[in-house]
Amino acid sequence: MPSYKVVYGNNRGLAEPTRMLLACAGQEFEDVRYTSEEWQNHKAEAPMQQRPYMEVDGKKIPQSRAMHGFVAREFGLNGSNNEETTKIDVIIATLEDVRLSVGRVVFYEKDEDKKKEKVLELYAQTVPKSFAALEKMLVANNGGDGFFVGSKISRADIFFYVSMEFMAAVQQDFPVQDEVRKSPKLAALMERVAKEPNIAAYLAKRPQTKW
Ligand SMILES: N[C@@H](CCC(=O)N[C@@H](CS)C(=O)NCC(=O)O)C(=O)O
Repeated sequence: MPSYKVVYGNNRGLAEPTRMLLACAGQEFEDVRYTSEEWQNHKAEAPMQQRPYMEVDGKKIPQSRAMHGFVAREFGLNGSNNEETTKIDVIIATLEDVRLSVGRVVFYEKDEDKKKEKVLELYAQTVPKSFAALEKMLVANNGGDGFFVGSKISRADIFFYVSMEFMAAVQQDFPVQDEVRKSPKLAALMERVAKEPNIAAYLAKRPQTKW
């Protein structure tokens, strides 16, 4: 059984889909969370001088998307045929678009008034369109009462869960509506993911952080 290590900071951030997929698969891993200071001393060890990166039996893999892709393929969580895998890619790309557009404003806009204005605009226009599309994709699979693809949890559901946690953190700081709560099917999916036994155990023990 290979040994796994995930290296990042003390945040969910870009490392969380990989951590959650490993947890979901029941695979133990070393969860390395460097402080900013420690990271400066270890940065040269990272393949691209960026975090997150992971190690599988000492072999290093950078780039968060490649990391959760590797884990999902390794543990049969990436769809069972080309159609399912492609749908998973579409869902992840849709969520990445949302997360990037919101994150760019939340983390990089320095002017607080402009930041609020831009976040409200995104939540009024771009975000609802993406969530409507996600709900449609969920409902297209068995009426939306299971998971995004096939009959079991996959990388898409886990990436969705992590992305919704990011959105929830944003919602703490801005007067915006919770998009997931507007869709009972998406809200129920969140609960289904959280209740998967291995994921529930991981969620109960992971460090609690805002991002
Ligand atoms: N595309 C990369 C982006 C990784 C990235 O930008 N990481 C940032 C932190 S979130 C980083 O390591 N920056 C350099 C540093 O912190 O020294 C991924 O998805 O893994």
